[in-house]
Amino acid sequence: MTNSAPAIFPPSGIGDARSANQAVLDWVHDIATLTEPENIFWCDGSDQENDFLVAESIKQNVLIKLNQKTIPRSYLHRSNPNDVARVEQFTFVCTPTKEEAGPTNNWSEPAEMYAKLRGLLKGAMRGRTMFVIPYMMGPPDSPLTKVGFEITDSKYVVLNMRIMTRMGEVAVKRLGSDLNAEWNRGVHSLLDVNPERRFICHFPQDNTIISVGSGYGGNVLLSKKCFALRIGTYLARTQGWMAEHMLILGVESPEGKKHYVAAAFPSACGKTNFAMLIPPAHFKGWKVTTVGDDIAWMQIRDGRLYAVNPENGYFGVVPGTSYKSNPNAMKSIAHDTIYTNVALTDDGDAWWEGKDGPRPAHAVDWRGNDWTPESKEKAAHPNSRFTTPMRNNPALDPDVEKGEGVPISAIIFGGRRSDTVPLVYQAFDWDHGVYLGATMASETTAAATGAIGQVRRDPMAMLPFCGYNIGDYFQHWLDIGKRLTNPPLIFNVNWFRKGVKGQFLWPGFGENMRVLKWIIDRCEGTGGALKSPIGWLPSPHDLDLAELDIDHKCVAEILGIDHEEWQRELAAHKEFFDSLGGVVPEKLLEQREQLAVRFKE
Ligand code: GTP
Ligand code: SPV
Ligand code: MN
Repeated sequence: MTNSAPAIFPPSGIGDARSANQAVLDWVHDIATLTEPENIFWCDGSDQENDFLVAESIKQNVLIKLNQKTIPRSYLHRSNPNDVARVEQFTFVCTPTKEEAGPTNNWSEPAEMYAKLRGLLKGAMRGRTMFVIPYMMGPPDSPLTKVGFEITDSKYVVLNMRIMTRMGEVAVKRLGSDLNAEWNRGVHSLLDVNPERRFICHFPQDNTIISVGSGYGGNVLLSKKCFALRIGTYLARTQGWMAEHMLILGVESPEGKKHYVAAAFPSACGKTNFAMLIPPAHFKGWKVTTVGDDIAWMQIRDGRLYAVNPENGYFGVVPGTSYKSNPNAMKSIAHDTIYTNVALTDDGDAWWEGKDGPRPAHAVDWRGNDWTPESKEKAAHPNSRFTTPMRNNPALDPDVEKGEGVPISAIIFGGRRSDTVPLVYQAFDWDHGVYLGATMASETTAAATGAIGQVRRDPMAMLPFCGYNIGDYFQHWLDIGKRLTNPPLIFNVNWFRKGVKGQFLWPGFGENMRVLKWIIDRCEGTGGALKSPIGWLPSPHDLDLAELDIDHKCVAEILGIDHEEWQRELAAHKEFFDSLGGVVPEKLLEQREQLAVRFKE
C-alpha cells in the first residue's frame, strides 16, 4: 500500500494536465495524497474519452446499453436504491459563523467539517481511478462565466458532467495560469454509498465543495446545485449579480417581437416543461425557445437584468414526460441521453409512468426487479432523470451562447399549491415582487428525500440552494431592484390548483402559453387586469382562452381569491418570517403589513 500520490499524468496520455494552473495541480496532488487512488485520469471531454468510459461503465454494470436502434448512444443507470434524490438533511453550508449560513441552512464550523471529511476521504480511492474534470459554467465569452474542477471516483459523474457542462481544455484555457484566479474546487467520492456517511458540504469562503457517500445528480454533479447555486449565490452577493433556480425562455410574437422571461419554480414543479413549451394551435405564429431549464445567472447592464444559462445540458424529471405533455423533451431524449432509474423494456427501450402508448406487458423496474402492469410499485422511480445535451432540444434559443445574456422582461415565481394561490397575478412593483418570491410555498416533491406533498415555504425556489443567510439574500434582491432602471415585471403562477374532486383545474403544459401571453401583454402595456389585495389579477376575458375546452366555473375558480384561505396564508407568511429569527428585511415585513391592510379595505 502506497501513501504517496501516483503520477499526475494519466498513463494513457488522455487529456493534458501540463497546461493546467499550478494551483490546480497542487490541489489535485493534495487530494490524491489523501485519497490514494490507483491512477489519475485527467478528463478532456473528447469523444474518444467518452467512448472509452462508456465501454468501461457497461463492463462494470454502471451503465446498461439501451436499444441503439430506437435510442442511439443512450444508456440506463440504476442508482443504489438508498440514493435517489437530493438529501437536504445532509447538506451543509460551512461558514466561519452560523449567522452567515443563516436560519435555513445546516451549519458546521469549517475546520471541524474539513477534519471529518478528510477522515472519510482518507484512502477512499484505493484501487480506484480518480478523475479530474475541468469544466466551465456559462458561454465561452461571457463575463459571468466561471471555472470549476471536480475530482470524482465515479465514471457516471464524468459522463454526466460532460453533458451538463462545457468540459475539458476550454475550461483549462479560460482559467489561465494566474495562481490567484477564481475557480471552484469540488471533491466527490462515492465512499460506500451509505446514507450514514453522506455529506454534501459547501465552504463558500474557500470556493470549495466536498461531497461524499452519494452518486445522485444533485448531490454529485457539483457544477449544478452546489456550485452554480449554493456557492454561486455567495459569489453573486459579494460580486453584485444573481444566481437563481430559474428557467429562461424566449417568446416571440408572430410580428417577430421577442421577450425573455425567467421563472423560479421549486424542484419538480415545471421549469423544464415551461422552458420547452409548444404553444397550442390557437397561438399560430408564436414561438417559445429555451435558453435554460434550471439555473439562471443574471447581471445588470444599462439598468436591465440580463441572464445566461450556465449549464450545457438538462438533468430533467422523466415521469410524466410524453409527446402530449412535452414533445421537445421527448425529441431531446431520443438519443445521446443517460437515463437514471427508469424501467427497461424487453426490447431494450426506456419506459416510465406517463410515457405515450400502452404500458409494457413486462419490464424490469428501476431497482432491477421484474415488473408488470399488475405490480404495486412504480416501474420508474418518481425522481428518475434524463441527462441530455441542450443541443438536442429542437427549440434551443439561438442566443443561448450569447455572452452578455438575454434581457429579462419578466420574472415569474410559482409553486405547487392545491389551493389558495390563483393561476396568475402580478406584483405591484419590484419590492412587492420580492415579497411574493420570499413568501412563496410549494408542496414537496420526490426531488429531495423526505415527505411528499407537504406545503412548505420555499423562497424564490431557493430554500435548499441559497448558500448564505436567507435574510441577506432577500436584502440582495431588494438592493438589485434599486440598481434597475428598467426592472423586469414580477408575476406569480400556480399550474397546480385543484378542484373539490382533487383534479387539476388548469390543463397546464402547452396551455400555459395563455398565461405567458398575458404576462407578455402586461410587459407590452396592453394586457388588462383588476387590482386585488394580492396584486394585479387578470379577469377571465383578459386571458386568451379561445379554443380551450374549459368550463367557465373552472376559470372563475382558478382566478379567484378566497378571503378565508388568504387569512390563513397571511398567518403562514408571518409564521415563516418569525421562524427566520429576525433576519427578514424591514421592507418585507412592511409588505406583509400592507397586504394585511389591503385585505381589510
Ligand atoms: P427540477 O429539475 O427538479 O428543478 O424540476 P422542474 O421544475 O424542471 O420540473 P419539471 O418541468 O421537470 O416538472 C416536474 C413535474 O411536474 C413533471 O412530472 C411534470 O409532468 C409536471 N408538470 C410540469 N408542468 C406542469 C403543468 O403545467 N401542469 C401539471 N399538472 N403538471 C406539470
Ligand atoms: C432539483 O432538484 O431542483 C433538480 C435536480 O434540478 S438536482 O440536480 O438533483 O438537484
Ligand atoms: Mn432544479
